[in-house]
Amino acid sequence: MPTLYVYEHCPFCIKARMIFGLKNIPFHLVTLLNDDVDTPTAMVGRKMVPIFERDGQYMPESLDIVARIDADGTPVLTGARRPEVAQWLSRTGSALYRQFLPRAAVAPFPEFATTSARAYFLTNKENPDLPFSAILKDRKTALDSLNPLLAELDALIQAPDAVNGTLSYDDIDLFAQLHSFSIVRGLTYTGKVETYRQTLSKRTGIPLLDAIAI
Ligand SMILES: N[C@@H](CCC(=O)N[C@@H](CS)C(=O)NCC(=O)O)C(=O)O
Repeated sequence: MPTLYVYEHCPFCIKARMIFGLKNIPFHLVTLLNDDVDTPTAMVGRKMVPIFERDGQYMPESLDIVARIDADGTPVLTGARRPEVAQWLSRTGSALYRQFLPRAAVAPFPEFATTSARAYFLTNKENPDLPFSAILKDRKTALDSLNPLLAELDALIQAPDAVNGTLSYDDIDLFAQLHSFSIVRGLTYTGKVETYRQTLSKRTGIPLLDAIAI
């Protein structure tokens, strides 16, 4: 069976995982420890996930993995992209990941199962000028910066199971980002956004992070 090596918090890994769920393709999901440099380096020459392995061949890069799996049999990502979706994703990214990283750093993800694995993440991702603890204390900024972006997204969603009406790479990018949003507790998801993220979670078999949201 093919294997996908991931970190559970990693949005690029969510993208790669999605295509297996959308196409009902069985695979092993292996979570690497965040400070395990040797395993990914032996596979693809650098410390980076996701990595897809089949028959002893290793492949990095989330969207290359998605394309490879979608090309097996009948493709499912047949719809066109819309620039408005890419624009929303890009406008949202910095506010989202400012809130996401401090929460991921304290969440019970298996890639942080050891003290040194969690410490590695903190060392590499925390900005000393804006400590994670300060961001976590300021829930008002989290909600005020993210809720208006979620409200805007509502108008872009054209069907409950596909942002553009037919599944496309925009759904890969959008669900991965909404998966990251779901680690922030207390956000408001308007009707179409809520239905979309729940539908995609079910279709891909990837749980949202609401249950561990911080
Ligand atoms: N372009 C790559 C980016 C993957 C990526 O940035 N992965 C992050 C985790 S979210 C990573 O492995 N970074 C190295 C690290 O965390 O040490 C892709 O799309 O797969």
